[in-house]
Amino acid sequence: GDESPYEVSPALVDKQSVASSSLLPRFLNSDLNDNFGYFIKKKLRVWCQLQNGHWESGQIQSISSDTASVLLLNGSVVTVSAEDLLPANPDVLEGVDDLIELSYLNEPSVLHNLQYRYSHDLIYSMSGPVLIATNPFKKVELYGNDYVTAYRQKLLDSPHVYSVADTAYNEMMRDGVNQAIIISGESGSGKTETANFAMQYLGAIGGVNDRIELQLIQTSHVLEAFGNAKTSLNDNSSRFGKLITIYFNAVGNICGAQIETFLLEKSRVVHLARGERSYHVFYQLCAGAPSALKEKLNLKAASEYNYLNQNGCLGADNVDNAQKFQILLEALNAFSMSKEDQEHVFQVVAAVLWLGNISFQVIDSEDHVKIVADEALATASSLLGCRSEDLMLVLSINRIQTSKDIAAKSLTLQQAIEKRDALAKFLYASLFNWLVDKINGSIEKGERQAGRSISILDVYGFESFQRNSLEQLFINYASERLHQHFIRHLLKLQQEEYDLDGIDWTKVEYRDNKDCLDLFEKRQTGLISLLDEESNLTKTSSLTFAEKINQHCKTNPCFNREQGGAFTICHYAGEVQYNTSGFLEKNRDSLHSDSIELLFSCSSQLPQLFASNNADQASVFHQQSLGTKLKAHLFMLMQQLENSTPHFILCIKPNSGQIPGIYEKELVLKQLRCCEILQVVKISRSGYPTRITHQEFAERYGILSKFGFSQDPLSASVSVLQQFGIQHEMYQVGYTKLYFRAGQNDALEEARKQVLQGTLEVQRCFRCHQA
Ligand code: AD9
Ligand code: MG
Repeated sequence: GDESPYEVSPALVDKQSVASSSLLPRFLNSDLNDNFGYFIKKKLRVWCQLQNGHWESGQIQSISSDTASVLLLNGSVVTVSAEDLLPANPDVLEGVDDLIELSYLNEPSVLHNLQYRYSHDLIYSMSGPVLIATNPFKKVELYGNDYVTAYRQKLLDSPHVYSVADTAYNEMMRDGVNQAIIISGESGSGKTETANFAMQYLGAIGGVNDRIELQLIQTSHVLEAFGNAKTSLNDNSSRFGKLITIYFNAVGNICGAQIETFLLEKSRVVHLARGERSYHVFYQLCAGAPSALKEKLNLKAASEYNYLNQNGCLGADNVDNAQKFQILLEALNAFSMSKEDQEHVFQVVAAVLWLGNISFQVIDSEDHVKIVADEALATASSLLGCRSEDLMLVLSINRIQTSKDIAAKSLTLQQAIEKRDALAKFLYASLFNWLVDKINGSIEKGERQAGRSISILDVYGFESFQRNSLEQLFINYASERLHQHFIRHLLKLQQEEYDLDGIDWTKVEYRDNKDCLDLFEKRQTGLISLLDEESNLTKTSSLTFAEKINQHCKTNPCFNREQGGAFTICHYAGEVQYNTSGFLEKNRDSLHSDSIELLFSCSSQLPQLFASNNADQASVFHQQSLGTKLKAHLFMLMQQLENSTPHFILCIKPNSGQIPGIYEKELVLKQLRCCEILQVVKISRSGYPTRITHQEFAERYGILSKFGFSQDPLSASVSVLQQFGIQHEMYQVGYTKLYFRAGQNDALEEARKQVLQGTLEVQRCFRCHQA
C-alpha cells in the first residue's frame, strides 16, 4: 500500500529510475542523497522557491521531466522547476540548537531554523563552532545572576553568550592559553550588547569582590557615553573599536583588566550627517548637569550649540539624557575619579561645544576673517584657560616659520573654520584617550600571568550609508581584517591541515577576501599607502588622489572607479561607494603648530590631558596619518588574536528598522552568506574536531593495546582503535595525526581511566593465548 494521496508515477518512486531523472541534480548534491520519490511517498516537506525569490515549504505532488507541482502550506499548488526545490527537514528537527544537527543543510532550512528559534525568543543558536546571536531589539529574559549560575553549573546548555564565555574560561584554566571572544556583525546587529553580556559573565564568575565586577560593567557606561552616537543604522552605534582584556590569576580570579581602543571617529564632533547625533555625552551634559556645574561651564541647552543643532537632530527615541548623565557620573565614581578630574572632563566637553559657536566675520574681498568677540569666544577661552586674544589670533592667522623669521598669514573663512574644527576634534579625541587611560589605571591590577587572559573584541561593524567617506573606508577595512581572521580559522586552516596530512576530504568552497585586503594593504600601491603618499604631497586634492588610486588599483577585482572622484569597493559584506572629498585632510589629521602651542600654554588641566598620550609637544606635531596608525594597530591586534584560542560570535540584524519581532529573511540571508555560515557548518559537520599525533596517541592509549608497547606508534594506534570497535567513518588516519569525529575518544578516555584505577584489565596477547 502506497499511502501517498498524490498521484505519483510509480517509475519515479523507484529509487533507481529517480536517480536518472533530470530533476535530481540539486537533491543529489544535497548532503543526504535523498530523492524526490522518497519525498513524495513519505509526504515529506520540501522547500520551493517562488518567483519572488522566497522559499516556501510544501509537499511535492507530482513531477514531470523537469518541473514539479508542489502543494504549499496555504493550500495553493505551484509548478516550479527542479532547480527551485530543496529538501526540508523533518518536524523533529524544528528549531534545533545547532545547525549541525540538521539533516539537510541548505539556505532555506538554516534560515527557517533560525527564524523559528527567534520567534520563540531563542535568540542564540550554534552553527558548528560559531555562536549566532540574533538581535531581539527588546528585553529578553535570558540574563542575570540566575542564568550565570545555571550556565556555570551546566544546568543549562542551550546556546548563549554565557556559555561561550564559560567555555573560554574553562579552556583558559585547562590549557593555560589566552582566549579571545571575537564578536562580528553589521552595524546595529548587537556586538556591543553581546560584549557587555560576556563581560558581565566573566565578571561574575571570576570576580573576587563586587568592586571589579562593577568596574567592568561601568567601563561600558563611560566608553559608550563618550564613544557612541546615534547613526542612521543604530541609535547607540560604537564609533570606536575596543578590545577589553581581562586578566586572571592561577586560581581563576580576575586580577585586572585593560581596555584598548581603535580610532575614534573624530569628524562627528564637528559635522553631523542627516538624522545622526554627535556623541551622547554632549546631550547628557547639557540635560543633566547640576546647576552649579551648569553655571561654571556656562552651559546652555543642546539646541544652542552649532555642533549639535546643525541638522536639527537633537533627540534619540526613548532616551532620557539627564538620567543617563547620572549613570555616567556613577560610572566615573566607580573608577574613583576625583570630583576635580570629573569637572575637568566636563570642562573640555563644554569647551568643544563653545568652540563650535565661535563665529567669523569676513573683512575683505579675499575672504579673510576676524573673530567675533562674543560670549562663545569668551567662554571657550575661559574654559580652556587661555586669553581670548590668544585664541582669537590662532583662529584668524597662521604663523609660518620662514628662513629668516616668523610670518603671519591671514586665514580665509574656510581655513579659519577648518582650524577651529581641527582644534575641537583634537580636544575631544585627546579627552577620550585620557579617559581610557584613567580607567585602565584604576582597574585592579594583580600580577599578570602568561596564558591567563580572556579578550573580548568589539569593533565597529560594516557600514554602508548613502554617502560614505574616509571614516567608512577605515571602519570597513577593519571589518575586512577581522573577516580574514574568521575565514582563516573556520574555513582555511582546517582544510589545509586535512590536505597536508593526506586526509580523504571533500573540499568546501568559500570566498576568500584576500583581494580586498590586498587592495588596502599592498605595499606602495595599496589604498593606505597611496593615501599617505598623496596626503604628504602638496598641491594634491581628492581628485588627484582618485586619479592615482585608479591608476594603481584598477586591476584589482574589488575596485571600481566611479564618476567625480568616487570609487566603489566590493567588500565581503557588499559593495560600497566612497566619495573621496575630504579624504586627504582627514587622513593627515594634523593640528597646526599654533594650535598646539596654544593648548600647551593653557592654564587649565589640559596640557596634562595631552601629555598622557603624547609624551611631548614635538610628538603631537609629528603625528602619523590615521590610515597608517589604523593599519599598524590592526596588525598588532591580529598578532594578539593569533596567539589566542578564538571563540567566534556572529551577531545578526533581523531587520533594518531596529524593531522587535520583525524578521526580514533576505536581510538575514545576506548576512549569513557574507560570513559563509553554511560552509562553516559543513566543514565542522564533516570535520574531525579531535586531533592527536600518532606518538601522543600511543603514549596516552598504548596501555589499552593488547600488544602492549611493542609496536610502532601508528600500528599501536590502529590496533587500539580496532580493539575498541571505533567505527571506520568515525576517524581518519593521517600521515602525522589521527583525526576523530566529535566525542569519539570519550570511550578511550573512560577505558584509560579504568585501567589506571585498576578496574579494567586489558587482555594482552589474547590471540597468542588462543594460539
Ligand atoms: V555598531 O557596529 O557599534 O553600530 P552593534 O554594536 O553591533 O552596532 P549594538 O550592540 O549597539 O549593535 O546593538 C544595537 C541595539 O540593539 C542595542 O542598543 C539594543 O537596543 C539592541 N540589542 C542588541 N542586542 C540585544 C540583546 N541581547 N537584548 C536586547 C539588544 N537588546
Ligand atoms: Mg557597537
